[in-house]
Amino acid sequence: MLNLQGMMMSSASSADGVAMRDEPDEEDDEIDEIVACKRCERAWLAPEDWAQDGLAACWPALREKLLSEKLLRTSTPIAREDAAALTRARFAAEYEAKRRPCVVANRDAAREPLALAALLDEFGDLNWRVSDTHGQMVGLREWWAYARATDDDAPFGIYDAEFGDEGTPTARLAAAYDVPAFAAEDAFARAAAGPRPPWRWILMGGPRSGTGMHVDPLHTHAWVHLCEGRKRWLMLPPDTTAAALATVGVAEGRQLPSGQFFARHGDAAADLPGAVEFVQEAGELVYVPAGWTHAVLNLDATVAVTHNYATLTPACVEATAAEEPEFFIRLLRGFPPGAAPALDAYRTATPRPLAVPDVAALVLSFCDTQRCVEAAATSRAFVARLDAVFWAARLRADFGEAAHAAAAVFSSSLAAWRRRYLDAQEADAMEEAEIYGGLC
Ligand SMILES: O=C(O)CCC(=O)C(=O)O
Repeated sequence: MLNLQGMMMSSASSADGVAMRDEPDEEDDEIDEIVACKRCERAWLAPEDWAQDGLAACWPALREKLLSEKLLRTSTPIAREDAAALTRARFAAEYEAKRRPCVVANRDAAREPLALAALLDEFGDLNWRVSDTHGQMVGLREWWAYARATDDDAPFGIYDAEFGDEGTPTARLAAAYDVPAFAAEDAFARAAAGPRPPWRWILMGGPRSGTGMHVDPLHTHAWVHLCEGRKRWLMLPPDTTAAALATVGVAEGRQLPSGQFFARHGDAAADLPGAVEFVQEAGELVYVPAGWTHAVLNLDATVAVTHNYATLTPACVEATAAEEPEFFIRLLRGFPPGAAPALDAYRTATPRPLAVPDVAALVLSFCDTQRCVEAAATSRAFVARLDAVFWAARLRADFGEAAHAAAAVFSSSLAAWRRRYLDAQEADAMEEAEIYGGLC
């Protein structure tokens, strides 16, 4: 557990009047631990201001409203499926491909260990992660004592991406839930060995906790299986404009916690075109398609498991190449050279520049000559941006250490693909010469 004793000791006087330090007792430690988490979670908000909106006082009424089916104002009802009837093929065609959210009921995935009481029994003394962004940890028992009793407007929850990892005390929890067969095709899982961006989490939250409006990273899809409690959702489709989002408090920068979001903007957000709102019950799984903005509020104490997974759409390829270049390189290595998914994704993405030179080099190494020519000809803007990178990277990727020799070969007008590239680009001959000069 986090030890802040050294940083936060208070002083007092002994019987003989000599200033001495208190032995910090266990209760102080627990409070300090919660304060430390708050400081990491919302650095802009003093720990004593976490209750400034007084949401706890009006929570029973707000919760009642958010639970009431009558008051769900959705213009687009959420699709509901029974797990037994949902095949991989139908899910891919009707939901993934159409970016259509759904709730899947009657999954046999929630097992006994993922109930809060059982987790507290078994792992109460263990530290759990509060968030990936700051990595702060908290003892489960201390967190629950806080979460169940606090008056904070939007208490923090557990959001742990390391649960179930091999060699950790929670390793066995990986077997305590199922990845649904209908959503089991994950392109990111094919990446060559090495770390991948966080992709699965256990979520534990007390009432009023949750996650404010956000879009999941790298253009990934997500599913959230709820083991215990109820969650209130609001989702907006990918074509919701930034201006519309701004009217409901969603803007670049700081995220409004979901408690405040639902209290202040819930009704207005539900009136936006394509909005989907619903209550998720224990045992149900929610599918969040890539690109949807969504907020989730815990109406009760909840335990959930969530996974993010990828299909190699152009948007996903582009985002991953730009934001996670090292992982993207391993991802491409996970596909045999010439494999259709990587190539097709690359080909579709090429009209937009891939800004990271190292990634461009790797991408190009997966393309045969013809594909390179096609890609280069696809967009002059793209070609112009890659320019030097294109030539240098292609040569190095194909010939490695022999790139110097290869440069001489490719500078020959006999290289048909180069000629086509030059035709497409109408390149400045002098600039070309400089590039070759640098290589030879
Ligand atoms: O249940 C939650 O708090 C949030 C789930 C979610 O939207 C996410 O992890 O992206």
